[in-house]
Amino acid sequence: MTDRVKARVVVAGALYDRGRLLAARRSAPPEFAGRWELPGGKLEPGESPEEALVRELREELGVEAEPVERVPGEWPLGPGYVLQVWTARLISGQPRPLEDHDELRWLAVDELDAVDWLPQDRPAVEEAVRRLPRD
Ligand code: 9L3
Ligand code: MG
Repeated sequence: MTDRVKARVVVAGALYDRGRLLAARRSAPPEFAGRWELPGGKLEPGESPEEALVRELREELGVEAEPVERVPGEWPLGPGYVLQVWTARLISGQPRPLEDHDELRWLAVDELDAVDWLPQDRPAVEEAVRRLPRD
């Protein structure tokens, strides 16, 4: 990535509820299927990262969520993309794997190693959980 080309942003949510973090297992594309991630996706034209995050969590999980805090850092994805993460509070709804996922798990902070995270998500999750309220 050269400085002339700005990396495009993929947003993901460290969605929490009562001290637990939501992990989502990808069902597509084939090279990521079965690996776990923080749900989210690419910005659409004209969207702010926070707007994109609210939309993605609504589309993928059927919930309303509120971005709380940007997790410091940025994790390179494939060519031309970077992952940015926000902690996000669940406002309403029970998350369901509506799009791109086939399983969801609420993980306690001592259960984070129980799932096989995508490589870029693992450091992001570590950074994010330090910022979650414990209750
Ligand atoms: N990606 C990686 N970790 C994440 C998310 C939400 C996305 N937590 C990667 C997978 C895809 C790209 O970013 O290569 C775009 O994500 P999506 O729009 O397919 O969810
Ligand atoms: Mg997605």
